[in-house]
Amino acid sequence: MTSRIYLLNGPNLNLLGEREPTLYGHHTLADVESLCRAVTDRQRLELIARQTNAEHEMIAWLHEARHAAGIVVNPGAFCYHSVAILDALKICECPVVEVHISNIYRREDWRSKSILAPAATGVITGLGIDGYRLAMEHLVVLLAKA
Ligand code: CA2
Repeated sequence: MTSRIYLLNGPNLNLLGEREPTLYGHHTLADVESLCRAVTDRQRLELIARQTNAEHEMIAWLHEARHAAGIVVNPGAFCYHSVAILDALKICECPVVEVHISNIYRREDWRSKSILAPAATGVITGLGIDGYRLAMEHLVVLLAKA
């Protein structure tokens, strides 16, 4: 059984902490990675953390991650339109947790409909960057059961 976990972040999340702090907070993507690495290091799991603004790159990484122990993904705005990413998620054989920093149900109506959510094991939304840590902890629990 592989002990590799992927943390994948989608478009614009490289700028986390630089703008819109009321929605996304003041933490950066490096802070997100540290939070997640604290969980995986404690469990002696390997963390692969990446961010992309390109749909094709996200798809390639999902292919790469499909046999991993788990995936935590914030697809950003890809979740509203990318059928190609939906198909890539369906190929993944491991648990997938979709994370959104903001509460997508408290924003514009159109933001509340992630087309990717049905392909995820579960979704965490609105808990700030702590949602990533909780997603990692959940994957650890699933791994312990496996
Ligand atoms: O709440 C989330 O995590 C989102 O996935 C973030 C996406 C947004 O399209 C989703 O509706 C919810 C957008 C990320 C934009 O990232 C920024 C980073 C820094 C400054 C401004 C935006």
